[in-house]
Amino acid sequence: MWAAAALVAVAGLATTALVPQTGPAAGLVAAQAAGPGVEDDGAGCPSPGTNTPPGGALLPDPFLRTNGSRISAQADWRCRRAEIKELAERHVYGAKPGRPDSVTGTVSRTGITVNVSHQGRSAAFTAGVDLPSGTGPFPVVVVLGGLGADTATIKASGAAVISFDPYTVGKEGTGRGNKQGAFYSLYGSSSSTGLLMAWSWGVSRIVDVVEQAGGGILRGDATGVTGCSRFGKGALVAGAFDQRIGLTMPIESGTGGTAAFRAVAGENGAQPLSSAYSEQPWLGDAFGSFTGNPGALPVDTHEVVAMVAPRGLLVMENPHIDWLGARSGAVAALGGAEVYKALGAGANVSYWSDVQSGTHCAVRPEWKAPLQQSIGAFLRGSGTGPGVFRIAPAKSADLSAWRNWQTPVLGGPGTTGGTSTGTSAGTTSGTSTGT
Ligand code: MCU
Repeated sequence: MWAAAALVAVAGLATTALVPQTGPAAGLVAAQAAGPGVEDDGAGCPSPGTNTPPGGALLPDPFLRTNGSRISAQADWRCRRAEIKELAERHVYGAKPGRPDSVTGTVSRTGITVNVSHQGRSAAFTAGVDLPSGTGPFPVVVVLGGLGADTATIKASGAAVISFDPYTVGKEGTGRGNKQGAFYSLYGSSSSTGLLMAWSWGVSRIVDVVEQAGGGILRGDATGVTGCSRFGKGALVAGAFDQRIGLTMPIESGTGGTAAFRAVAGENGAQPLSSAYSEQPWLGDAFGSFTGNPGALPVDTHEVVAMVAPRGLLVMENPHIDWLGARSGAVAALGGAEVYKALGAGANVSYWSDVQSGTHCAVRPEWKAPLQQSIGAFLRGSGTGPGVFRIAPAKSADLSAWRNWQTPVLGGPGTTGGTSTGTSAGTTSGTSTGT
């Protein structure tokens, strides 16, 4: 049904450019994402507690608090984001513990060591460093897993590459009750937290060490993260759950990554939720109750995309392999982009699936310029992000078929509120009733 709805909507939506935002406003918003050194600025926000937000076949309203009121000012996003974070941890990925009691380590021109200990348990892991030419300190891009990342372009854009093997903190090939790796050495092999969140925690601990090293070689205040396929899933989670990360770049991440959970079942050939849940313990154990009914989830991945806002985000997808769920990824990116727009940061999110080669995790010529531009804007403070949605016609998406909420005009910094505009987006399309 949903596949049919989306097909009806193919015409005209192949390329949607968001209104570019230039000048100081976009940078100002980006700078407000979190203060330096703040992994999560929502500590102290009210917890959703036992409030159960409505699920349903359509994407949940990202602006609707669990108490039933909608946010009205940009400043309200901080605590709404904290609610989404808690719900996503509880139902999708598993909990991400805060910084452990002790994180120490070293940064050299070739490598990073990370030593963590918490409540009497300790673990260690390492990552590689590959510097660009020129004089540092350099911004960094953490590359998860090595696949598909255009490290030549990253370095040519002036950023160092940190090569992180996610399996050192969360191994694949184990049962859910016997998870292994540095994360599980600290938090227990039966932790219900899935591998994606464990990897994300590993990225955060690398950022801790880079920050603590004081900026001689690498900048601790300019971090990007990327990865392809399963590591693209991890890259999205890493960027969403650490507000120190200024640029998030998931590549071909599919189900468990950018793809909207509610959309994959209707996307022809996309990896089913049950498959992504059982292939590896990527998602948290709690997600097991939702593989057959994503409509019961109080969150979806458009809100994980929105957790990155207003920081830089470049979603790259492959429309040639159905399994990779590029249409569902576009649904989530378009939905999350509504939060960026409401925060006045529409130019900070981009989506690009209009690519020629069908090879999974290929280094692609089409992504070179937006990658360079994103590193410039979000890690080096020069220029603005690409601010473009280049959606392959074969995997186009119609957000209006997936929502019954409208994007509010949020009051800006220093104001107390805004007013909602227009009519419900969901009523503009005859395809939104196909439940
Ligand atoms: C897109 O990422 C995964 C996919 O979810 C898996 O089903 C498949 O086995 O592997 C992909 C991947 O990570 O490829 C490298």
